[in-house]
Amino acid sequence: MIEVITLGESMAALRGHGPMRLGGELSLSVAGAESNVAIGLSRLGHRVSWIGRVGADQPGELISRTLRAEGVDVSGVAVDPARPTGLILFEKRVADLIRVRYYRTDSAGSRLHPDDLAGVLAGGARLLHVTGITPALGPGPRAAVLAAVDHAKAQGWTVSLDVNHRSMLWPAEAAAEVLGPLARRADVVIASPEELAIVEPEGYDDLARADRLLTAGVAEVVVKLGADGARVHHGAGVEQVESVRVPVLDTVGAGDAFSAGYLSALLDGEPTGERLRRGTVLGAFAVASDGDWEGLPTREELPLLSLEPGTTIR
Ligand code: KDG
Repeated sequence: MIEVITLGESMAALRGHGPMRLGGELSLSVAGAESNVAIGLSRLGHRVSWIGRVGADQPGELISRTLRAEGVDVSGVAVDPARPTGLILFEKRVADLIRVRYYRTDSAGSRLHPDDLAGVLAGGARLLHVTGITPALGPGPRAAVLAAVDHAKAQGWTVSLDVNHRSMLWPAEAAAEVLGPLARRADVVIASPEELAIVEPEGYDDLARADRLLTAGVAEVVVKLGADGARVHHGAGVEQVESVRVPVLDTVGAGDAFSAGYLSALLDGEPTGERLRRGTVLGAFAVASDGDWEGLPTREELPLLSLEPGTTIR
């Protein structure tokens, strides 16, 4: 039985080291906020389905194959023969500063439609995870997210939203119009402080903004604080944990990793403090390894970062 359903656009990801205009080698992988979360959850033993469209091309094959290899259910992946799979370039300009470029306008993923959801939604789940990226891709993906949330609410599933504002896709004002009401329908809202201000502009600080969302019916408002850890606001108060200290290699994907860890502990029935802790552990695995999801841990590997730095396991 599937526990988690998520939907969005995944892209072929090309990663280079140093200024891209100088040429050099690129590595090819897969990126996409929701598929990153799906892989993170799957590695921790959860049954996850990812819904999206890919082109009838090799990058599309790469996405389906990668997700299948990671144990993610791809029965809801549609192949769109008329559009290419989107592309994302990651240019590691200096150590931990990365420039992102999208080539995804009119991509297969941006044609996601509510009709694409029916089969997977009918199978049931416990949790629907969506992000603020998908509604920014066009009317079809936006309608698909809203339809999925309607279905999940009607079925009594938990709904989580990672605000994930991408300013290259839409300005904050346009995002606020769509994501503000969407956040109020979610049970769990995950956001950076800046993203919290997008979904809840009223309120003079995080606490006031989170309180307004809780009053509107959200159960948990989770604020990602990067190197400072993470905080959760809920009906019984506020809890905060520190981040796990690791050498930083690549920060992209850390937020998705955090979401996967938080949601995994939620699915396991762990209390909110443990959800935050598992989130920060996954975030640390993500920043300490190259790629969006490649370094994410299996369940057995979760305690690894508590070993002394420099440990060799023999
Ligand atoms: O969260 C990491 C993502 O930014 C990356 O995988 C690509 O989904 C992505 C996006 O739209 O930015």
